[in-house]
Amino acid sequence: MDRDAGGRAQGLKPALVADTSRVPVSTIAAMATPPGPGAIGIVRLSGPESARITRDVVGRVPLARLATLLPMYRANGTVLDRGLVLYFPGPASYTGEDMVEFHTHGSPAILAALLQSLYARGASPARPGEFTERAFLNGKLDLLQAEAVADLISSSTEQALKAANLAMAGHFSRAAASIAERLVEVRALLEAGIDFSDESAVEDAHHLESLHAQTTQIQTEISELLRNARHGAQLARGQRVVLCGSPNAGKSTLMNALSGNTRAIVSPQPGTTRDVLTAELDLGGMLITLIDTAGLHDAEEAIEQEGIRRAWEAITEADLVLLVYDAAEEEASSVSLQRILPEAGERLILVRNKIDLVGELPEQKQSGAGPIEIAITARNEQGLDILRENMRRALVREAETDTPLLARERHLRALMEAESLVGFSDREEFGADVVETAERLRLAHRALRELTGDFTSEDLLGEIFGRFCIGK
Ligand SMILES: Nc1nc2c(ncn2[C@@H]2O[C@H](COP(=O)(O)OP(=O)(O)OP(=O)(O)O)[C@@H](O)[C@H]2O)c(=O)[nH]1
Ligand SMILES: [Mg+2]
Repeated sequence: MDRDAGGRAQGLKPALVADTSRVPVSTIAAMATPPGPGAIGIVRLSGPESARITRDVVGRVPLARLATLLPMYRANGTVLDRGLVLYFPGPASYTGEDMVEFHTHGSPAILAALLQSLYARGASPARPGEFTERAFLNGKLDLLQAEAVADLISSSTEQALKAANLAMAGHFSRAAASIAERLVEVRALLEAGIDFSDESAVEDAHHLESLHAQTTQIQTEISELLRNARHGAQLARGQRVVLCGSPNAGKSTLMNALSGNTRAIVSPQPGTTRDVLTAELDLGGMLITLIDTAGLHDAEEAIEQEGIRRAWEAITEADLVLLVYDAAEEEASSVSLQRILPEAGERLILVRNKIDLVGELPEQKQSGAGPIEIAITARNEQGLDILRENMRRALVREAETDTPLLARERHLRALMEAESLVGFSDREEFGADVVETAERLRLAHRALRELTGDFTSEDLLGEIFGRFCIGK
């Protein structure tokens, strides 16, 4: 597949384009700015009737890409607002169709009146993500880029933004497409070998040796892509950090101190937190979900037991566990540590809290290969800097890469499938049954092409674009 420097996919998804019933012909309109009052509001229009509808609503079609101040009319001829109108003739527009943007004062009443006026002239309301879906169907974006558009809009940290930008610029698509292309080459050479197997056994062996080496190299590249995608996926969903430990250790106090609010109730009474509470935190560009849990102990009461069950669930799913204990009650710590260590393994930081009670100073220590331990006083926020820095380091170590690619579960699944399909333990396995080997390479190629949307069912498209906001 040809891709230009901007990463646009050309001649994409022949299967979809050939089916002309899929090509949308209606002209759609929607608000592109969030609901509610604002300084300005933007309505978008896209489709073959855009120019005609615009002439009906604002009197004329402005020059291409030139912001023009014009009155906008209701269907009954009265002026509803004056604002800027921008005309983007296709195919040089976001959707690839003729598009118009109307910038009005940001009153919900004006925006509603403008939309009504557009509908009265023949536009129909856009479904969520329909503008981007049209961009995909018109070959302006491939599926990875289209999904990155949604992720870009919802990215809430600097790093997630970087990952979405890389994916949208076609970084992910180009990498997947180039690996897919080389898989086809290897398969073609392998199949050629099957057809003309009158060569000598020595040549055969040599041929297989070289193809196996290429396949191994391809697997390495898929693994690298998968690593970047995993990192991106983690940035997008945020990493889960669980606060756990014995009742009264100061977990909720620490959660409040780290997140800078007073969400969690704190009290000297053990068993204060009964349920799982969360707060979001931006830790040096990383999105973190902090999870406060019920104190772990042998509870007799049903509500507490349920809270503790949920705490264990959170620990199992966590990217990092902070085990908080009271410095004045060392014993409690070793008990909970013994239970948590097998669950949390390396994803654990010990937090020795309330050191004000035992007259210690904040510090970081580690004995042997055991977990890192940070001594703090949560109540007056002493030692939190050291703790934050260690949390950041532990989370970065999980999956740090230079080029995170904003990925979703769908992408990770496809990459993992491709990675395992091209994995052969040695040349013997690779050459044992060349027909089967060729089939595995074919399936791996298919998994990679699914990423960019070359083989994609309509159900999947509906699911992907249905999750966009309306107007995008
Ligand atoms: N002296 C001192 N007291 C603290 C510190 N951190 C928390 N506390 C006190 O310890 C008590 C329990 O704190 P919480 O944050 O509610 O403890 P928890 O671990 O969430 O307790 P449960 O929800 O009951 O499991 C409260 O009275 C806090 O004010 C600290 O660093 N120093
Ligand atoms: Mg609590």
